[in-house]
Amino acid sequence: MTSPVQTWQLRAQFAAGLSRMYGAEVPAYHTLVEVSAQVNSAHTGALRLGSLERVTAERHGAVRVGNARELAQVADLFSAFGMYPVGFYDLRTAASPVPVVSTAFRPIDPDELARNPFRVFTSMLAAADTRFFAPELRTRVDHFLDNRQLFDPSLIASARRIAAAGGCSADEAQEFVAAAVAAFALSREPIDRAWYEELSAVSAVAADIAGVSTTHLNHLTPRVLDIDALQHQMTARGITMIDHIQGPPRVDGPQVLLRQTSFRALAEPRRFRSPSGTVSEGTLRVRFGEVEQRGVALTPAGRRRYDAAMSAPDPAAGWHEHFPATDTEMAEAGLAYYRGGDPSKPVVYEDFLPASAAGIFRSNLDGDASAAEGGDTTDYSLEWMAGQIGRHIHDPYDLYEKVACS
Ligand code: OOG
Ligand code: NI
Repeated sequence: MTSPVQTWQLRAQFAAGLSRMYGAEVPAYHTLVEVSAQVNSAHTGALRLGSLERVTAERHGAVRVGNARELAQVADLFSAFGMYPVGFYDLRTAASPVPVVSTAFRPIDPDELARNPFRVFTSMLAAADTRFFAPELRTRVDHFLDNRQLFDPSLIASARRIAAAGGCSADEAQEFVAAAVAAFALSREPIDRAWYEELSAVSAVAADIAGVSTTHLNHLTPRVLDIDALQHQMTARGITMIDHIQGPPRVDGPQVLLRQTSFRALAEPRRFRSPSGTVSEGTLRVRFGEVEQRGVALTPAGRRRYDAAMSAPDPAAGWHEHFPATDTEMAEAGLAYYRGGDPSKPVVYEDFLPASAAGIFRSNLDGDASAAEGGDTTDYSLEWMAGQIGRHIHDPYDLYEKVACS
């Protein structure tokens, strides 16, 4: 018997619940969603990359956790929404390194993506990396993380049960989704000011992740069909966007992969506890707004060309030395995925880009750690992460291959 509320409906409710919460907490999010909707209704010509219904409802979120135990809990929680880990991103190796390793939780079947493609980029603090954290500090970070509880154990137990059953009753759905959304709200718990400041001095990301006793959704990103138009309209509304759209340039011909832009959210009121125990009001500026434009997914051969194109000083100028100008040629050269090989049916890119992710992280921080010299002595890798969370981490290329052949 199928459950009254199925996995994809839970996922849609979760995305909608997070959107309501984020809109209430971050007012500029409403402006972003409004401008995105305007841009999309003016660009319906681009709908070969997804129905207007899908694109308008589409969001990705981002959350950050401290260690493998917490990441495993997130994996359990998201499995109830039919969101599974895809890809491994090591942001420590980016041109501007960030001390995290990440994966993206998302639906993996084409039908599920069509119903609701909600995805969450999820990062874990790389506290074992001595290029960022001295051993003594790492010990205290580990201790702090071992003693906090991000998720009520009963929420995780419900998630496992719902995931196994493929859904739940309507009453339980309401309660479960509300509890899951609440787990990512900005907390009013007082923050230990001395600890937060000590970590901030080392890394803003470390303070955001391990300086507080909770986690939070740090952005929720709508999808637009024309990101240049959006950047222009947001700027016209007086919102300061980052200087450069991240990812591939605007090109004449098939738009590939993912383009992103962002703006910093305002400082938000938070409570702080001083060493003497007094609690006072203060502010933190940790969240931001982001928007994305998605293009066609590249094959490994296409991705190699992309990396070559992006390593040039002016990727836009040299683009067509690497990529042809039509979908037909892209398909023929095996550079991008098309359903059944039909160039009128591009397979949309569902994942993220490590260089852009690091750029987005850093552009929204007041400053961050630079890695000390030396090699990586940690175990962090896709296999390590899969072992820690006890789940297979899907290879994005396998998934695109499947969609292209479906
Ligand atoms: C994640 C940043 C990466 C994206 O869209 O590339 C990201 C974060 O800030 O936690 O969301
Ligand atoms: Ni993002």
